[in-house]
Parts: sequence; C-alpha cells; structure tokens
Amino acid sequence: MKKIDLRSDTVTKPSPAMREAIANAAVGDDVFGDDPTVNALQEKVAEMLGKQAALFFPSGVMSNQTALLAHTQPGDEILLEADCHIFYYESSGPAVHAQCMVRPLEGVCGALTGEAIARRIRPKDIHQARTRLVCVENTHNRAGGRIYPVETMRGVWNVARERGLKVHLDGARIFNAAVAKGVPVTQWTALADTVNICLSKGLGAPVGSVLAGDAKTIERCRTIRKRMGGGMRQVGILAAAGLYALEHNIVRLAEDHANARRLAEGLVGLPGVHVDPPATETNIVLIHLEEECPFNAVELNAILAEQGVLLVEFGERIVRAVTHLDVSAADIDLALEAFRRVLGKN
Ligand code: TLP
Repeated sequence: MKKIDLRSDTVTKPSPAMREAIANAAVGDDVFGDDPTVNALQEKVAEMLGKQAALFFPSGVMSNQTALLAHTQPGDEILLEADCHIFYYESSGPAVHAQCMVRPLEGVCGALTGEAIARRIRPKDIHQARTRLVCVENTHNRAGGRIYPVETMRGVWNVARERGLKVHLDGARIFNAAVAKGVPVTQWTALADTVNICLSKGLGAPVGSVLAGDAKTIERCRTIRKRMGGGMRQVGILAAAGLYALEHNIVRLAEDHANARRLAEGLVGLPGVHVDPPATETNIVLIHLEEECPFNAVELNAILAEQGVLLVEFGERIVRAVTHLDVSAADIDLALEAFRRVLGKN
C-alpha cells in the first residue's frame, strides 16, 4: 500500500539532484569559519532576508533558542502568542536556556497586534520583570499555516521600536507566506531584529535552519551556538542541500498550497469533520472533528494510518495534514478516498 505521509513537511527526502549537490559540496571546518559552502549559504540567506549576517543551525529549535539567548538576560520577560512553536513545542526551552519568563497572549489566527503588545509591556519597576522581547511566527503552524498580515506585524514592530523591545520572527515557513501572497519575504523580515528560517520543511532539505540578523547579534549567536553544542565541522554537505533548496524549491511551494486547498475542499461536507478552505492559506490543513464524529484525533489517525494516510494529532479533536514536495495532487485524491472510506460520504 502506498503511504501518503502528511504528518509534516519535515518528512521529505532529498531528491537525486539535491544528493548530487551534497556529494559535490566543497567543505572545510566551519568552527574555524572555513567551510565555503556554509559561508555561501549564510551570505545568501542574509541577502534574501535583507539582513547583515546569518548563521547555519542544525535545527529550528536551536536557532530560535539561540535568538532568545542573544536578546535577553535571565529574568526578562518574553511576549509571544500562546500557540507559537517557541512556547508550545520547544520543550520549555525559554525557561531552561534563556531563563526567561514567557507571557503567552492569545492572538487572532496566530497573529498578535501592536496594541496587544503595548498593553502588556511592564513599567520600569523594581517589582516587575523587564519586558524585553516579542516573538512572532509566520506562517503560524498551530493556527493552520496562517500568514501574518504585514500591517499587523508592522504594528508590533512599531511598538517594539518605540518601547525598546527586540522582535524575533520564527519564519520557519516564511517562504510559504511569501509565495502565497506573491510578495518578497523582506516585507516581514524588515520588521524583526532576528529571523529564523527552516530549510528542512517545505524547502525539502534534510537538515538545517538559518538565523539572520545584524552582524553584531549574529556574532554573539556564533558563541552561543558553540556553547549549545551546535558548532559543526564539515557541514558544507548539509549547507549544499540548503543552497539547492533555496535555488530550486521556493517557487514550487505554490503546488503544496494548491494541494492543501485541494485536500481542504475535498473534505468539506464529509460527515463529522469541519475544515475551512479559505483559512488554508499555505500548506497546512487543520481538520476539526465535530461532536458527531465517532473518533477522537488519535483514533482517526490510527484508522487512517491503516489506510496508508499519515497525519498528526493537533489537539484532542483536531488533526493536521501538511503538504510538501513528496506529495502530489493524485496522492491527495487517494488520501481523500481514504477519508471517505473512514468517515462515509454525505
Ligand atoms: N515544527 C514541527 C513540529 O515541531 C511541530 C512540525 O512538524 O511542524 N518553528 C516552527 C514554526 C516549526 O513548525 C518548527 C517545527 C520549528 C520551529 C522547529 O524546527 P526543527 O524541528 O527543525 O527544530
């Protein structure tokens, strides 16, 4: 049986052409700054994001956590959206690494407004934490791949500038946002001090994230990364995959978005599930299980897995499907057939 793996866009396998780029990569010891392919990747990302410098990381989590460490002191407060990856999925990282207090705020489709931030900034007071950093996420994973409206993010940036806060953008899927809207990523990246991007998601590289920002901050991050154990040696073999991904796999993200829409639209009207096609802006589909659905998320996923369709649980009655470059429109149709078999047709 063919497996249609919609658990995440992290499951993609490097293509033959990407493997060739990996095989041919020039390498050196990157802890000495000697790896030409890593340097090329970092320069390319910095340029694409409109930042002075960038640094290659083994994962998005390490890149995000390093940014938090670079911007804060222990005891500082970080404002972030309550469902964001840094708060929800990074194993209490902000408490352990940066030793900061996080203040989760409820957003709208994953987005926080400038006013929401302004209201929570604490006064300078011996009793209170220093509010230091705002973290935003675009696209927003748990909100279902929603795109941060640029003007809303500008509101956050303006408040942060006025009040002396830093802004970190977790742009793990920022290229999905840019392709979906048909605008350059710099629309968002210009509104953040540091930006994390992931190469290992929709872009299809096997490993890697890049953190970009001003030269001084990124230099600090190089030390922090080493301390975290993220100093890598002949890592040009991975950077080559990242470069290949940036050169070949951005424009095609539109196919993933079309496939996500195809899935969402195909699910509309099936008994027991609710999906919102217009809310499927990029490559993530959230499937809500209604009261009448006889299965919870774990049960539905187990039954669909028996039919070859793999999804993840995103709450007791929510499952997530993510499209990516190893899933075709025909695979989506097969997945829809499996859903119809399991849920019945209306
Ligand atoms: N997201 C993964 C899981 O951790 C949930 C996924 O399957 O979507 N920022 C965002 C917005 C992410 O979605 C992820 C990974 C990360 C950061 C972390 O990246 P990695 O897994 O490379 O450390």
